[in-house]
Amino acid sequence: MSNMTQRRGRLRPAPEGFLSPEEIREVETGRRGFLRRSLALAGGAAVATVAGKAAAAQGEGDPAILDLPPWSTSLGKGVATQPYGMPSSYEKNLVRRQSPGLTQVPQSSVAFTPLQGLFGIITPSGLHFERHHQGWVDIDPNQHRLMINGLVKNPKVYTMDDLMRMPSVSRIHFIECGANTGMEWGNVAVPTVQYTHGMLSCSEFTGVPLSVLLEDCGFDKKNGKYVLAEGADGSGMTRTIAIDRALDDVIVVWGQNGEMLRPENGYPLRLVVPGVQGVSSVKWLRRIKVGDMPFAAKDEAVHYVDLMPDGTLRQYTSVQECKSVITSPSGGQFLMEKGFYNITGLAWSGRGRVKRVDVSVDGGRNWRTARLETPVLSKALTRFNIDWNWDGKPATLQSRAIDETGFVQPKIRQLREVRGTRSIYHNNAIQSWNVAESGEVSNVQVD
Ligand SMILES: Nc1nc2c(c(=O)[nH]1)N[C@H]1C(S)=C(S)[C@@H](COP(=O)(O)O)O[C@H]1N2
Ligand SMILES: [Mo]
Repeated sequence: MSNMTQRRGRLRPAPEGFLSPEEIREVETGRRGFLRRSLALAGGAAVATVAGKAAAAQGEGDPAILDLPPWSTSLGKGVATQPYGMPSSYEKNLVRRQSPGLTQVPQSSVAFTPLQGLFGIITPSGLHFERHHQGWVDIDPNQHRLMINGLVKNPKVYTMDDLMRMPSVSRIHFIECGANTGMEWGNVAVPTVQYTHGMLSCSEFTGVPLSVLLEDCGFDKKNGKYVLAEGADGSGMTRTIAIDRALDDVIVVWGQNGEMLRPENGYPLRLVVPGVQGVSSVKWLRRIKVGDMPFAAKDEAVHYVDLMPDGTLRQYTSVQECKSVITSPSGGQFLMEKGFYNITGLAWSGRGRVKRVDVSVDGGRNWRTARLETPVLSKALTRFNIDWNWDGKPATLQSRAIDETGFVQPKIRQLREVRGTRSIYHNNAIQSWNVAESGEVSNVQVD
């Protein structure tokens, strides 16, 4: 058996994301031994085509296929040993992680989604990123209420049962925190895609359109210009949403990926405001108030504003502009061998569908158009893939998304020209990953 063959097209995954302590030590000491527990490549079929022949010949004497392992010669576990299924024990390193630098108080912090290890466009509910301003709560649905008041003919208080009897919709949307990728403004090259872009997740959400509830309460169509959404947690999270948007595609949600919301994500009720920065998707939703002007709540007048180069503050910026990132190979991973790789990543736009994604392996000089996996949905993540033969030389990987409005994802330099360097929010710049000759992938900023 040859290590060369075994290693072809294999990625050594990011230390924080996947490796056991022994493997981390291996990375640190630079030993390049055969990686027993390797990350299955998303484009496995294509790898097989390219590398398959040689691998098949080499693999004939492989004891892992010749000798029967214990699981083939013994009784397995019974049904419902785990009444609620769990990931394989071999996947225990694929978890949400918090950044030690960011977390001072765990109740007011972020846990990032491990984008480097996910496939397709749906984020498993247990890996959906978490952002709480004052901790998460597990609310008894029988005690939870939603009030709609303000400029409405009939103010109402709904129980969960009331809401779940209403006509519902299920739609796939991303939620991205406005602060996602914020560290890159200051040229802080955080090591992995989990930390650069992991305040991003995508789920199938089920609930009743907010428009249905507003109609049900007879909202004032003449003077009702804005709604305020309020959460039931201790943070007193409140956000203004313009009425046109509220009536368009905003959903009052109880379902996430086929089951009830997870408590961390707002159980039993949250707002989902598609395409808009995450903070507007108020969790543990308890009230919608209709008003005639923006409410200037703390979470929009003081927080979630961008400090511009001329010293003014940009407020009420809400849409998450077109953006993309290569999730593999990405920072912290190692290419074990030159040869074929499937470059894969995610693209999204708060303004609609992704039209095209281009990928460069030479720092933006040449671009090729990637394949988009279907479905390509509005205000949802879109998965892209492109073939790449790594020649073993240094390379700089970039992706550039274009949405259906024609918006082209900017370079970091273009963004800085307009926005300066003092922003925290809304960084949708092209991300660059450097591949060194050693195979090490790292976060770099390229003009
Ligand atoms: N009630 C309430 N809603 C909230 C928050 C919160 O702290 N309390 N955090 C907001 C922020 S800043 C974001 S980015 C999203 C994150 O949603 P998630 O935790 O489900 O990923 O929820 C938003 N809704
Ligand atoms: Mo956020």
